[in-house]
Amino acid sequence: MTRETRIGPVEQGLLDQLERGPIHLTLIDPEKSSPEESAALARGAVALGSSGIMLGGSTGISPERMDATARAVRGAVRAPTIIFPEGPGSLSPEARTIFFMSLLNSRNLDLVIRTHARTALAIRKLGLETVPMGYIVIAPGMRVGEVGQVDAIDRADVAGAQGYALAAEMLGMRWVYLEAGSGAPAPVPAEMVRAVRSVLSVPLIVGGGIRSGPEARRLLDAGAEVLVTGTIAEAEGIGPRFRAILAEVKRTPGR
Ligand code: 1GP
Repeated sequence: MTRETRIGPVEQGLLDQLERGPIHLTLIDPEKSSPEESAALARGAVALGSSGIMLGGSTGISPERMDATARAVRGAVRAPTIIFPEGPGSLSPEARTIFFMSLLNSRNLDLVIRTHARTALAIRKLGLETVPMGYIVIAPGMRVGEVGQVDAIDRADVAGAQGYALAAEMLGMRWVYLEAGSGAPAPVPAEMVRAVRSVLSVPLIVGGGIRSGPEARRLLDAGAEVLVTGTIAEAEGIGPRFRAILAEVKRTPGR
């Protein structure tokens, strides 16, 4: 075993893209769309410039469904497929890559580290590329805030968000995700994104409640480097609002 940090090919590919500017990732819930529908969504999203497909949700996903969806999506697009896990049932070698993420502001230690300890050897055996991420839920948090038993960070508590994000980076996590919750009425406040960006060196992912081009613009201007959207494409398909979000991401220059 060598001591170098092992950044895998998918993570390196995303980092290379970030050199050129912010990117977008499309979240697909395998329980909400069939494998065929997921593949079609992925094809449309990637054709518009989305850089990868995250597979996950906050309710029980069976390994069979995850396998079938990951296989269908990988058959449809060349962009990476990354598991966005909600528990051990999310593991599938078909996806090839997983955000190995700790829900940092959960009261449930299972979601902070225990499940990771229980599944790490299995993940290694499956050969999944692990992308280490600190996952931080900002109010309202929506379903992930509930099932994740989260002490959600108040939307005005900028220093609280900065503290968690910087602690994640100091712990060696290479990505930090500020999550308002899927379907949140508003995204993470731009002022919070700006403040977190100002103390962070690693890439900052922002998701939850992003539904329009202007919302995307505000977050990108505040320094978000990766925008994640799920609901908009699941509800409307690859429609005008999804296109508007992608257009804002694509026209933003690198830092
Ligand atoms: C949820 O941040 C993601 O984990 C996406 O949220 O479904 O609101 O786009 P939306």
